[in-house]
Amino acid sequence: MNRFEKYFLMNEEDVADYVRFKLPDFFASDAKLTCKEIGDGNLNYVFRVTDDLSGKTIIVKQAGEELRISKEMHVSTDRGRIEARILGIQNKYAPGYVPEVYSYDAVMCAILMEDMIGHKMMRTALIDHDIFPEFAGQISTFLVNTLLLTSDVCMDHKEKERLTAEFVNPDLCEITHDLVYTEPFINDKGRNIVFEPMKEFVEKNIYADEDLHLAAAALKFDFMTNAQALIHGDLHTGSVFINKEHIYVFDPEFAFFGPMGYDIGNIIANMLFAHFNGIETIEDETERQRFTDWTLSCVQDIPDMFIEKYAGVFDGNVKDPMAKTLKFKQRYLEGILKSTAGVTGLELTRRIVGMAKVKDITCIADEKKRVHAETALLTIAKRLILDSGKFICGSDYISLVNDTIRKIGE
Ligand code: SR1
Ligand code: MG
Repeated sequence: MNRFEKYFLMNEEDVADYVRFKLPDFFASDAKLTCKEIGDGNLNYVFRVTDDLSGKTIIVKQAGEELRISKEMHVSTDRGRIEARILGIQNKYAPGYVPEVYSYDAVMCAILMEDMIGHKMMRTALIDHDIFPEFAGQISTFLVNTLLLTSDVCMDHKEKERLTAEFVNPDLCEITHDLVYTEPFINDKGRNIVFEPMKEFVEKNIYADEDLHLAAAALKFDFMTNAQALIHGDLHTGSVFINKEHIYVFDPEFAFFGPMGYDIGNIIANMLFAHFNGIETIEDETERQRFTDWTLSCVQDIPDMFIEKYAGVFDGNVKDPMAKTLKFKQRYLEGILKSTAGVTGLELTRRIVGMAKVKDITCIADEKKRVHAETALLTIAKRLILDSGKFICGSDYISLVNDTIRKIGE
């Protein structure tokens, strides 16, 4: 029996041997392999194996039984299978937008995949205030293709039913139910982490607002019951690798059949985190304007470009005969946009109030500036959750951001 026939959590030395064992032809026989753990997510271990002679690389991502964010949290290692499977499907519907999977190993719960060379993790790039003018166009194409083409509008219904069964993902969905849809509002598990100077604001405006809880509850039940499309399930800027010409969307282990708005809203919210990081941390006015103009343009363009591309993908691929009914296309879109706005608000809330933070905000060193950003973002979040049906195009988001800044002061 070889040592990779029974699951264990690998270290850097193990992984180099592991690649030799799993993909004997990937590296040349005289390759000089070195391995480094490069993961910085909350859940898994990510290793890069390099042949120092040729420079060729591969990524190995292994799911551990305990989560990195908390040893007390245990989540099924089946998430590796889900991730490998959806990457294959997304590569069909949005070719070139996801890394290639070379192999998935159900024993070691490890994916061997393409290294996204020449790309940087988008959240890190945004904190460095890099600008990517093509991003809104790229991500909107990814969203409309991966979402609409896996929905009942376009996909054969039996195929979708079979796929829905493959993507039952109870442990990861439970994390989202708790961390996104429940704890930020009622702190029922006492795990929320609130920035000390924000505690009073959060008590009054989040924990004590019953109308907000009602709207969040409605969104939660939509997430749990609306098997609309095969969603990525965690599409924040830490799930994108980027350069000036190209993006890779990766890390889709939270995938399941859920509401399209969950993915669209997540990325919009994360562009708002980048936007407020820019407002609070860039001292040079010209540079600040340049960066924040661009982040705000993404907040506007992502929904607008989604709407524009949605029409073409719908018309070109609609299969369900009843979905061809006059005005159905528009009604279905309205539902997506409503859930997008609600989810944008939820993601903003949970990253400020809940246990899983984003660096864009936690790295704001000046206390007053961080309070300003968090107050603005929670104010925006509440309007998005409470009035989700009113955000029907990109400029609705921009008006809300501008009105909020006006209201709370620069
Ligand atoms: C316990 S995992 C915390 C968060 O990290 C992941 O990236 C998801 O966003 C999850 O909610
Ligand atoms: Mg992740």
